[in-house]
Amino acid sequence: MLRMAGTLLAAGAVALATGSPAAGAGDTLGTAAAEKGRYFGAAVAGHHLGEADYTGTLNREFNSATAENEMKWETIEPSRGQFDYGPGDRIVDHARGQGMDVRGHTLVWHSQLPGWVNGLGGNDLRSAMNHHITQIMQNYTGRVSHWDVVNEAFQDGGSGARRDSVFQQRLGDGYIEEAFRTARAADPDATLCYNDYNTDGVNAKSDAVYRMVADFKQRGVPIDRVGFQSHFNSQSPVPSDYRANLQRFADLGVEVQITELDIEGSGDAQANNYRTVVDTCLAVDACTGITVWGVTDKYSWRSQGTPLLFDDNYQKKPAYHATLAALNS
Ligand code: 9MR
Repeated sequence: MLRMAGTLLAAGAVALATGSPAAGAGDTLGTAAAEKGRYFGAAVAGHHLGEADYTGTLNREFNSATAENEMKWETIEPSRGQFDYGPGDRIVDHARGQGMDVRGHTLVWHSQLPGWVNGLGGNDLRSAMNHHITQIMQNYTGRVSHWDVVNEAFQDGGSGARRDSVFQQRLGDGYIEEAFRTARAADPDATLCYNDYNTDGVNAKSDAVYRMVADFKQRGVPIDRVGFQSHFNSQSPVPSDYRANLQRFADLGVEVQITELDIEGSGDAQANNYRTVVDTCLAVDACTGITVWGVTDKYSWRSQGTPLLFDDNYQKKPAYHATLAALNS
């Protein structure tokens, strides 16, 4: 045993010294992405971590994890001032034990909000929002260093308007800026992300987010990243101006990330779409990583559309092979 360990160590030292990839690098999504200076993550549901195939696939393939639901407001602060970190901790502990980075999802969002938040008046809501951000980020300081600070704050369609959420109604346009400033103060070392969907191509909604980010950068409002969820299907296909859109955000001086990727479909068509997404991220220097929104089709939020890389039996789909090949290209 000792001799084996010594041999392995020596081989590792040679790989490091020559800068050549260690044998086996690029065999999984995470290692292949790492060779391109990126991560490849998955949304994780804590209640599946007891399933050997689920956890085995997660551990083998991915090097970043996002809690699919466990850090959302209704779960983490179900009553005012009462924080329940148990469900989030389960994922964070598992991920960190495997050497994965964790993306915290999500601090301020109109959905999955407990009822008490909707009942608050303006000043009370402001202090509840800031308390929520501060408590959670400080609880996880050093363990979760990337946060979706505000999620889905813009309306769909052509208006470019802010979503009519309780935060927007009671606090006005300034709430997003305030959330980011509070987050920076809570954990100055954490990276702060604005995350949204249907903003993947150039359109009225992404234009509105773009204007906000440009304004934040110009005025020094802290923001480090913009997340593009990238939930695709036939009504919402991979846009032809995906790369141009990611690049224009990157040119503002933020990182861009693909944060909730899934693409409905099957076979070669789905595989080609996944390839396009990976190629797009690799073509934009500031695109630092990709997260798929789940490990297996079996537990996808839209499992009927079979949108992920592993099927119900954890077999690699054509989309998996295309993704890995694109990462290694
Ligand atoms: O995948 C999540 C699903 O399990 C929840 O029921 C749902 C509730 O809104 O949220 C899903 O995740 C969403 C994510 O948090 C934000 N962007 C859209 C995702 C898919 O709906």
